[in-house]
Amino acid sequence: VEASIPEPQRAAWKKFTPKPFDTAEEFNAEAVRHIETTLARSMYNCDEGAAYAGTALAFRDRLVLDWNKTQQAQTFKDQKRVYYLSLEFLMGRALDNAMLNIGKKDVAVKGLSDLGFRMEDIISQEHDAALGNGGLGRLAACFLDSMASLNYPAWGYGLRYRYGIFKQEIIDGYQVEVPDYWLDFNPWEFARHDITVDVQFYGYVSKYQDDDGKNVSFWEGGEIVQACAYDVPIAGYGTSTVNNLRLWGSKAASGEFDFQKFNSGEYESSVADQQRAETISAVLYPNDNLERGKELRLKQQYFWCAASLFDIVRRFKKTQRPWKDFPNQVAIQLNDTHPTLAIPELQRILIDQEGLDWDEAWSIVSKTFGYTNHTVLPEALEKWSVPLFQHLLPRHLQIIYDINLQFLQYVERNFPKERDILSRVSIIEEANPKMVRMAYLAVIGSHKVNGVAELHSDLIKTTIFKDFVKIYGPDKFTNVTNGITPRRWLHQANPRLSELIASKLGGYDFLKDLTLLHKLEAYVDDKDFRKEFQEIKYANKVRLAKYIKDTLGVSVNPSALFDVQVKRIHEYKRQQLNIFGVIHRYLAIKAMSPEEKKKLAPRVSIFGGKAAPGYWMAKTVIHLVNQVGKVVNSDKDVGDLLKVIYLEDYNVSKAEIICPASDISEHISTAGTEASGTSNMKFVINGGLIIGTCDGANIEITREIGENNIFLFGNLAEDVEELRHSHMYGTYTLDPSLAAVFDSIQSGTFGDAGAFTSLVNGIVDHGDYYLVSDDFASYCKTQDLIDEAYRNQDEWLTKAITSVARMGFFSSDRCIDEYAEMIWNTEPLVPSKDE
Ligand code: BZD
Repeated sequence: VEASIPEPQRAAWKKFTPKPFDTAEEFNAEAVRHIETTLARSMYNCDEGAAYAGTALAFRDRLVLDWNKTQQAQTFKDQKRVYYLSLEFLMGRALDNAMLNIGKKDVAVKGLSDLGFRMEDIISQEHDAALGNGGLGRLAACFLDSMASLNYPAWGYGLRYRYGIFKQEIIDGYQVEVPDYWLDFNPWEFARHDITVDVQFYGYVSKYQDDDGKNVSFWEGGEIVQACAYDVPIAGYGTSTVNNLRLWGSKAASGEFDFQKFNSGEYESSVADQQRAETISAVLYPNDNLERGKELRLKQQYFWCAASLFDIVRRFKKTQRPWKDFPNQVAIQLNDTHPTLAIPELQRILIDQEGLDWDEAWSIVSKTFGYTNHTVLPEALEKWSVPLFQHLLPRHLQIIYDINLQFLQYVERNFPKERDILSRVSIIEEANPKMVRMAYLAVIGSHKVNGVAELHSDLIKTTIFKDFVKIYGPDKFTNVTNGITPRRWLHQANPRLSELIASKLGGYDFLKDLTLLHKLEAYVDDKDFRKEFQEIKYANKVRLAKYIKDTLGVSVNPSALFDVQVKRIHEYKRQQLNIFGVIHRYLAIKAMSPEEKKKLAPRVSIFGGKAAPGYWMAKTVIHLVNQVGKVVNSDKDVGDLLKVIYLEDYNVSKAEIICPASDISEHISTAGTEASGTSNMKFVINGGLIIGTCDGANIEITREIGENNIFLFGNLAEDVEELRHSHMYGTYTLDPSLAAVFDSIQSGTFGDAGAFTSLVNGIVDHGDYYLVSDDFASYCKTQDLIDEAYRNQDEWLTKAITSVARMGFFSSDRCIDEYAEMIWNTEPLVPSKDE
């Protein structure tokens, strides 16, 4: 690397490269320098915000030095790189993670305390980076952490939204959305004003013949928007690798204003153009598992794909390799169908701009991409209307038609006798208007397609992609069961538990190889270990109880069973089943004698999660939970036996407090609907048990930890279709205890009954699509089993410890190694000592 730099420069550079801090005193020198000079604030004006900034900037300096080295080494080594394209990265806070991965947190703790600050308060000054909706976005964030920790040369590409997922306020029991402007002070991003890409929209396609008489298409006219790169360093744990997350911001092309307009007095409209350009990256769409076909969303997708592909191709071209090497140098992973436009975009670059012929280009394209599917829900499968496509991306539509033609001809040759298969697998759905099926395009343009848990990966092969399995054979389809990073979700969220584990395992190696947790099983009968494990859980519950008291003013008993369901609110996730179960419990308590009450374990039912702003039914569920809480929490007959809590604005940093504090968490989706779920893993690894359906990763969690250590209930995926049918056409009778719950709602026990009519009717009259009534009895029975199990604290503890010990499989490090081996065909690039 160094040989290419002239000797005098090398010497000067080495001499002047900043020395990172090592001691508390050196840390303080750096933090104070940043507060004084970078922030221009004096000591008299140093509040927690300034102390946070000083700390972040001091660590950032260390981070950047390794970042530069890593990027340089990756460029010189020039081995295959991975590009993870995700429209969402739900990162949460960065400081604690940076301190862990870089090291030297202890030094900063001491330094800050010398300045009169507590580390915990400083960490909580940071705004969450909330550029995602839920599981899909958080998975991308865990993967970045793992790719860096395992030294894979990998970049993330995303959008730099000015507004992330909205902040949720609960006002009078209703969700209210507040914009999340998070960029006031963000020390973790570097605007690369020199790295820009012009992205074209609209216009038309011209055809002409080039000098060799070849037909060439050319996309002309329309408008140009400029993409500007913002880079975020992603540090690995226990290594000096620091990868890059590149987020694109949009602005008007060619300067701030249209000077023609400006000079001719159209000042306002020239500013309006600028604002229109900036709108593209302004806001994250707040729907999870729902696609609504809005033009701005398609614009976001193309803007981001075009900028990322341009950047990737530019980097490849610098190596001066022949095009056929492209798939050996570049692996692009599509996080769901959101980046599917990258497929026709690469084909367009290769044929329209680089002059390759179709087959040569397509062979490169289809070896480059991998596609991860995250859902089988029909309303979440992306489709774009052909007229919209034609208007916004006319050349891409042509290319998609050509891809489709080639594909259908291939299918026809191979399945000449099947009459309907062509219309079933066509990328273009023959509807009015015609629609582009993005998932089909993603399958056709990728060399591997994976689901995110075993059941889900099986289901996509038998449902939405059934025909494609027949066409391509089963090997194109594979499974990579999701995982989570143990750095954030164990060590950071639960430092005491991590420390206890380290004390038994002889160090923190388990944070790099989570399978080492299995050694904990040797301590399952160890008295001191058990006691400490239990104390840690209790302390985490006390912390959450305090948070509940501080934010909601409700006192909860930390010795009660904490029953938690936190995730996006969605009918398929069935928070309604949970709250109906709570009401059932409430009614039961009201009917109990004092003796019976004495036997019951006190419970705190904790809910949290955002509803998409336009999702009426989800908002109704939030309202019902809050109304039930209002009634139950003030009912003297109930007292401590039941409390119902709705935690406002559930996000990553709150999950870090909540996950370690649960006794039971709920993962109760209708079987076959939750692709994987990842919070289930976060709860179990923190010593909580789970109640769940046979769905998503619950099944594999059960296989790993043992079925004695999980509370499973409900119908199986294979029976769902028939049950739905029985609701529509059969003679179906409502479970009597659910009927009693509905009676109490409809008699106004929880306020205006009319507010909940649609919720109840969906089940009673409209087919109960998510099978709440079919699973209700089994759910309640299992909750009773949980009460009973919780009474035996000793056995409960054994289950919790055993489960933690058996969770090694669910590290996102394991996922990344699987992707690297099965899909990307890449190797790590381990930094050498002097690099
Ligand atoms: O992806 C989720 C699934 O629902 C989970 O089961 C799974 O564990 C995770 C990670 O694989 N999907 C999402 O979170 N999806 C979205 O957020 C989303 C966002 C926009 C449009 C469509 C879906």
